[in-house]
Amino acid sequence: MSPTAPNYRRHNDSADASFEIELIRELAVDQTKAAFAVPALFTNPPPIQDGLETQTSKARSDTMQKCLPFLLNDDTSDSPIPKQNSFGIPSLRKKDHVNFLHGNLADFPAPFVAMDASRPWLFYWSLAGLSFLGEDVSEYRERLVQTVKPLQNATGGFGGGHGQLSHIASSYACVLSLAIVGGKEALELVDRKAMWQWLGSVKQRDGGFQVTHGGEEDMRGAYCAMTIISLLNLPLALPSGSPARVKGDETFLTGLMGWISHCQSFEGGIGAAPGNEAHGGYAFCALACLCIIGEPHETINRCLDVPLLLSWLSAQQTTPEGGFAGRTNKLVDACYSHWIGGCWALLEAAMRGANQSSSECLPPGSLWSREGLTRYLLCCCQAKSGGLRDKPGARPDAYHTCYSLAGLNAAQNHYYYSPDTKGNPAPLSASFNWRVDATKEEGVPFDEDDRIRLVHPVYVLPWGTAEQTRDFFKDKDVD
Ligand code: FPP
Ligand code: K
Ligand code: ZN
Repeated sequence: MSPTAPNYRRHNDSADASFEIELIRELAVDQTKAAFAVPALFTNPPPIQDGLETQTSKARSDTMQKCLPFLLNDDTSDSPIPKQNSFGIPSLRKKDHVNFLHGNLADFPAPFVAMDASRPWLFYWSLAGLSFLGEDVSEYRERLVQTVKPLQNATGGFGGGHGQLSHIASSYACVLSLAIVGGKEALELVDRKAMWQWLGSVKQRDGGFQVTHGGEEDMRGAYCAMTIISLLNLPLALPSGSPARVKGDETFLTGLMGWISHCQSFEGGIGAAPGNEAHGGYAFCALACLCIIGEPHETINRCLDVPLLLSWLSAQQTTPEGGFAGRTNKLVDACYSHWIGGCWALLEAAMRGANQSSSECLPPGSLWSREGLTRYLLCCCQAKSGGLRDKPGARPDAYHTCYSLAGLNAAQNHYYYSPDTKGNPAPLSASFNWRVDATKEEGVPFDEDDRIRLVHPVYVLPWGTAEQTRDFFKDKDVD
């Protein structure tokens, strides 16, 4: 019998052995919990609370109550108890998430017809998520090529489905997906000249981009356009037929930084367009777009009020949950693990200034809690059946799986900007100068087994893919 629990023994009788074993097990569980005590920050209501009860405060409190059992690892609905890592929280269930994402590349039930125009998103999220989990997705190349071909319009760009108008988001998702599966056949499928002309046709005189002809002019347009232009190595000059060019503008960059600058709101965050409410989705789009336009310390500091943005971003990390909300007074949601979690590396690069030689110029962990984000994702967002979800109670989906994994990657690594040579880099080459320091920050509760593959901080592609894609188009003209 174990020397640790002699007093629990009621009789000297072997019939009670199972009782004893149960007691020892419970004791062991208690000891494990004590050894892995969760910091109070992640188990208690926020230290400062507004006394006024509103719909907002109730919704936040409900969310906290839903998350607490998971944060404390007291969720009894999960049986058998999922495998724990050495920090006493659930390990990343890679196999289940891989299966979930493969399932998302198969047939969908009828109600998904509502997602028809978002088909490129569906395959991008799944292919990106699989590759972040370390899967080789080249087996999807043939199928992807067959699926993407009919989405391309002769006048340039990709629609969401066959016969649909080109849209900048579907074009972005198609180009990224082709880059992920890689290979000549996939990359050469893009009609680069037509894409260049189509992008010219959505460039606006005030500097921004419409997402489709006559559609919204917003930050998605700016980020997706610059992503496509830089990955495909399209000319920066506007094509001659571009309405903006006709009126005297010269390049895709004309007026763009000024336009982005106008999207910073009074709160410090970034809105979809000038005057709009600040939202995390657009903060990432703006910062990543600026990191494509030029070097982060040049473009971000020139365009944005960095201290105000920093203060807004920090305010979106919620306690006790540890993840991020997308906007002021709203709820934690796993997808913002990327949309806001992905902002830090870009912002830190701006804050480091021109001296970019190492990742150590800023003290690690000073700006946001990698521990909090890791706890939220591993404890609250892994669905039993595989896939990651917005929050407990929500169904997992490919969107939240993709951006949760990207967020986990932001918590696991330090990305920093470091050009090979000092001085002005060639136009649109700055985004290919990122490096990574994968040293684990102390106290961030993940094991090596919980690591995912490195993800490019600007392109949200598996590490190396952006450079390979750009290299493929390096010497190609558009005719
Ligand atoms: C609010 O939804 C969501 C938005 C206003 C869109 C946010 C933008 C992105 C996620 C970025 C898109 C990027 C690209 C590249 C296309 P909600 O009201 O349901 O959620 P909330 O309560 O969390 O704000
Ligand atoms: K949401
Ligand atoms: Zn979400």
